[in-house]
Amino acid sequence: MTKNPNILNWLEEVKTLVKPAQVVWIDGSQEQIDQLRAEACSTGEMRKLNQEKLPDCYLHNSALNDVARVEDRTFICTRNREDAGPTNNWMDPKEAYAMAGKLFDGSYQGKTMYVIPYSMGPLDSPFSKVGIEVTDSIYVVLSMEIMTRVGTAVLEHFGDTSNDFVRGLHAKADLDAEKRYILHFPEDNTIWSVNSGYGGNVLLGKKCFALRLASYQGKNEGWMAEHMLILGIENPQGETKYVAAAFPSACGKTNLAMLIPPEVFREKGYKAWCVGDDIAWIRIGPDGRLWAINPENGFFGVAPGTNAKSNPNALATTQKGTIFTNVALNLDDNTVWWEGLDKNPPKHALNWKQEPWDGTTSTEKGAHPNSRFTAPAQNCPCISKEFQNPNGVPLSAIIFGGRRAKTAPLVYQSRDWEHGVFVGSVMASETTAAATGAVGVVRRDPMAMLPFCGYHMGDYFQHWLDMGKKLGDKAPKIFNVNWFRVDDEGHFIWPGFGDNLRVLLWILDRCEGKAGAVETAIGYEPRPEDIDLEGLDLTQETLQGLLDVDRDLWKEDAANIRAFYEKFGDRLPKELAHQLDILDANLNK
Ligand code: GTP
Ligand code: SPV
Ligand code: MN
Repeated sequence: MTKNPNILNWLEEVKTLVKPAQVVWIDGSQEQIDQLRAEACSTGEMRKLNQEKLPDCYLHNSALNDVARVEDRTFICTRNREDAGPTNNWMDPKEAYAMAGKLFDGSYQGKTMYVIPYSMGPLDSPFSKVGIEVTDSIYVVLSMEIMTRVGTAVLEHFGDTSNDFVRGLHAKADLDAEKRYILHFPEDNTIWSVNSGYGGNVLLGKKCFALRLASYQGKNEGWMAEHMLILGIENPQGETKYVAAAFPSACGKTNLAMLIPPEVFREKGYKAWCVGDDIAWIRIGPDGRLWAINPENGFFGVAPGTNAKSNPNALATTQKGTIFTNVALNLDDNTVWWEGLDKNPPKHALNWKQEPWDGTTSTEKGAHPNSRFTAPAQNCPCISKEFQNPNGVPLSAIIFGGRRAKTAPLVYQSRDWEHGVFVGSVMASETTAAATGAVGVVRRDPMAMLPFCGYHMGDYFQHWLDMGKKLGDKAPKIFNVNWFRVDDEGHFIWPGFGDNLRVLLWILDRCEGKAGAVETAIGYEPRPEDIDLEGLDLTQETLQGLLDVDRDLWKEDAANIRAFYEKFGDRLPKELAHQLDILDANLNK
């Protein structure tokens, strides 16, 4: 498929290591996809679903111990330990290659080695980058085919001489959780993933390349790889403005990216367009502004909670050509179900563990909380017409956010870029099922990149500050949101989902200097009357409550931030230490 010696020589090395029975190149053709789907169904790796109700849809169940990212087994392997920073696990590259080399050695015996050439971003985009993933899993091949642009066209475009591609090697091996490693070698453009079959660990174009390696490349090349959705808001005059938003895993990116405006806003002519739901690659354009593309070609979305009310666009997206992972199977009609889809769990089903399951009597869950759908972006009813635009879209605002039961208000605006970088760097959120480990624990997750930054996070903060200096007055405004404040009974106060548009409209108006605000200890906040509540059953008093800044909670938070910042030692930019002093001073005024 290619004459490129850099690719061919690397593949020879890989082949010598893993010792496959045969090698198959993924060309991207429909025939090959059909053949692989049939093969995966014949071995039980996938199950063909009801083709009338869910055409071209399949179900896959991963191993019971392999259902989420494994942050404690994810490593950044740089020659110098300090370059990985205090927030990453580090391993010496030589040791890592030797240790994992033993696990890969002969791991493909009797199996097929699939070679997937893929592009992150449209082939003709100056933002885009190429990767090759080698895998022993058809599930990975078929998922990569949905999530990225794969096949012969990528190799043709890449050409016969370039060496700028990410080398990704994956083996399911024996799925031993004790020998599971997700290893990144940013200095070698290489990823090794072994003993997992779960998306975030094995679809190497996604978190491993498009965030961990790309963030490192971006720092060196002057651009940014971020854990952000990209959303366009069209006003009744037909003008579309774009925002990018970073929320930690399972904190609402896919939902916000596909939001449907509340009825009163739809009637006025507002529309929302999805450019991306998880990752943004961001560059300074010829006009000096920030421009973003979504490097992915599909959505790897959380299934539970997705329904015709919360996210009808996501639900519609999953109705064809989708691979479901770890949801429940309705045996009566061969369709899928998950918690929060509707109030009618199937009576005759298999749960995600593939055990007989009766949703009406069982206390066990049908779908795993981190069960997912892998669906083509082009299925999405609100996909932006700019989705394939090689130049991306210009950003008016950057939004940070997380899951905070109390401290963070519904929305606030940073005073300037530097303060905005501070706001992003001190983000905190309650942990979710997207990664293994405890759920619901508050942890600091700077820019939602804690698990995804491929280098020293202090240097990452500096890179953000440097980008701001280059942007000057063309920099997007930076905001923070929290959809997840709860009342004393633990219920969410803000309705969220489509109604989040109300907050976005204040944000966009602020970017144009049109909306009101008051300055508080933490930044600018809307007054309750600055947010349009038309058609919503929520009083201005409740809204005021959502905007309250509780000084005691914030003082606790500031102390926690100080302790967090200490980790970075002298690699913490002094601008951020200064911003923390300002926050302290404001809180003690
Ligand atoms: P990753 O794919 O893991 O990066 O997650 P994500 O950030 O795309 O999160 P997603 O949109 O899938 O949402 C995760 C969970 O948050 C789902 O259970 C949603 O129902 C819930 N959620 C999303 N938006 C809102 C909101 O505005 N309010 C509330 N209360 N819940 C929300
Ligand atoms: C996340 O966990 O942030 C995801 C899913 O988007 S995964 O691809 O598993 O990382
Ligand atoms: Mn994500």
